[in-house]
Amino acid sequence: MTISIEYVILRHLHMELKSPFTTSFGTFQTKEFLLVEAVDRDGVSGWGESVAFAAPWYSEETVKTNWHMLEEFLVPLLFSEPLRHPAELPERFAAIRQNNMAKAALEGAVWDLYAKQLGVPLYRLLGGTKREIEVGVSIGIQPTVGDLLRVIERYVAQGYRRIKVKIKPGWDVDVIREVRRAFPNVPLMADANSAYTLADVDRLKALDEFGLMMIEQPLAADDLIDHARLQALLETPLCLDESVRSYDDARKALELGSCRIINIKIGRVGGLEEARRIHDLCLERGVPVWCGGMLEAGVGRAHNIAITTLENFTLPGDTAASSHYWERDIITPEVEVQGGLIRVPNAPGIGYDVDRRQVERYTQFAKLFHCATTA
Ligand code: OSB
Ligand code: MG
Repeated sequence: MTISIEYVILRHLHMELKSPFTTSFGTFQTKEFLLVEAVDRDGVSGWGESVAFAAPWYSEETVKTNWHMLEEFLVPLLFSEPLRHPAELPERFAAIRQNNMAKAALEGAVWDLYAKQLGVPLYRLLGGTKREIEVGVSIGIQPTVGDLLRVIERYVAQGYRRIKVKIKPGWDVDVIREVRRAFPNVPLMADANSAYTLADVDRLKALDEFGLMMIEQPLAADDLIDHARLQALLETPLCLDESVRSYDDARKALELGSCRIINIKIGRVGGLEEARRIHDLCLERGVPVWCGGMLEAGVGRAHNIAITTLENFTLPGDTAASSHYWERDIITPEVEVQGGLIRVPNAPGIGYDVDRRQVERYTQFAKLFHCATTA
């Protein structure tokens, strides 16, 4: 049996965030992203979302480089020969170097379509078992510490299972001290998005006294060696985000001792299959993982929920409620968080309906690609 795919539609969307999100590398206000829709001969649609941003801050990929890779290389490869299972796609895409977010978006659409064709929820197809997942929230850098404390207060009251704050040099030790004073028991972590170097070891070491669950990605994305040196000097576990783009990166990080926790983002590692392999490796090594976020709209959020049902996602992730980001998301129902938990939907595929009216509203342009061999 091969998977029927008649055509693929790429759409470029703009959605306004409810409030700006600031990291050590920049501020997001409008979210630009690509949606991938793969349609079969019965008119069933599978959906994927690229997590690449408009600017190459988080990684070198952008919305436009993703469009280019999808249009010129990845969609043609998908259509180049029959596909039996979505897990074959990483090998088929391996001829194209990197561009993981573009690959993941297309692979995600095919996974969703395949699960719908089988009539099973995507999370089950991936081997997930959880019926509800625990989530935290990631809070951007705020104008003042007072603002940050008020924002944290709100999310703690909503029941989020852990609070992540963004840090950078000058917005770190004093800020975390204030947060700890105000919230002595809240599960707390800090994400630096590579804002430090080993020269900042004293500043990072000063964070040890606050009992953080972890410090995420303090050093450069390509530096497993310095992360290993830093981890040896800190009590607080390090968690890698930007540094882990593949199973092999994860294996090397664990062998070097560069971290004790891994943040898995489906887009960053090139798709659900690679995400699952990293999950399995970490499970085998006794290393907990959690699902990171990229300010996704509903489709990406639904994929994150599905992967988080795998057993070794034991730490709360960044998959907050749709309403945390958007006035109106592109799925129905929207993702809801109650008491820090998301109920995993049981409908086939990603388990949420894509709201085509909202998609239309946010779409700037779109293009349809036919599969030549089935036309
Ligand atoms: O490093 O995890 C990150 C947002 C944009 C780019 C990188 C990151 C983030 C977040 C937000 O932390 C997570 C979310 O709420 O989606
Ligand atoms: Mg991060």
